Amino acid sequence: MLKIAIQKSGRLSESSRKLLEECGIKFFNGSGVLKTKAVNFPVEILFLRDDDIPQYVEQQVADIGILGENMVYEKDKDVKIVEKLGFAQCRLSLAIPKDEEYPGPSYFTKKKVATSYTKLLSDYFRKNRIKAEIEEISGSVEIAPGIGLADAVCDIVSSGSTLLTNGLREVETVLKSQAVLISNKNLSKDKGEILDKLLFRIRAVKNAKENKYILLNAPESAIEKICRILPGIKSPTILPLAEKGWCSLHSVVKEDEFWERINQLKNAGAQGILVIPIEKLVV
Ligand code: PRT
Ligand code: ZN
Repeated sequence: MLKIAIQKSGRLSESSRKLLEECGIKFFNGSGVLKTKAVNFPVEILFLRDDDIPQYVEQQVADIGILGENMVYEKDKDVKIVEKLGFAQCRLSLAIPKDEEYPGPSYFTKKKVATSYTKLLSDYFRKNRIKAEIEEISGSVEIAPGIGLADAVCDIVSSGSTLLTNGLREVETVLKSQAVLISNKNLSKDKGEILDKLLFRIRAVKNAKENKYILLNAPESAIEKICRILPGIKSPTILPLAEKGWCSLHSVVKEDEFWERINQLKNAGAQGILVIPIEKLVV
């Protein structure tokens, strides 16, 4: 049985539960539940505060966990990151009052900066040889300059709208972050095998999200050119159409390359292009 810690409630909890469900793991998902065993996979799920997950994984209270990289590096526990999960993308940034001039990181010399990320921020200042004062606060960091508690802030940013509404401007990125899967460094053989099975499924789910299935019709004469635009996983599947001289071509395209490819395909003679989501993709 592998014990997996996920956030009980917060920005990561919904996506973490969804990822496990997409991996085919069924478990009781009631709101007051603190731990539950999956019914069809040898894992037990623990619902915790994200801040506590690195420590629990280090101490083997949980074997693996899902949380933001920002929290992994801030807590600095003896755990390893085994997979980036591609959700909860954000950054830890320094921000200053929007009308202030910004000459570069030297701006922060002798300034007071409010943050909940004291380790990451002091590492950043040390690396950039800046002597600044760090004011540790646990929440609502962006309000600190407005109430005279600090000159600047260092906090998590995703859309940037919280900074904007508090009259702040982002000037430096301290860390880019996304949700990751962490593991204890000394898993038993049995637990390691369960983790490998889980990772196989997670990668299939991730691949599926990053790729789309594409179907199109094209004259036979255009097929060679289209195959060069759409190499697919091995090579595209080509089937004849009822209309003589025409084929249907099936392949896989990376989601982030899709819009660029679509024009090339049309120019090459493709018609009736259909793009559909993939549920799982094992390569
Ligand atoms: O209760 P618990 O301790 O478990 O949760 P929490 O309140 O500490 O964390 P939570 O749920 O807020 O965030 C969990 C993780 O989500 C973080 O550690 C990040 O890895 C990730 N994440 C992604 C974010 C954001 N996006 C985010 N926008 N965490 C926080 N924010 C906050 C930020 O602090 C700021 O107040 O959202 C505001 C900024 O958002 P924008 O969109 O206005 O820029
Ligand atoms: Zn937290």
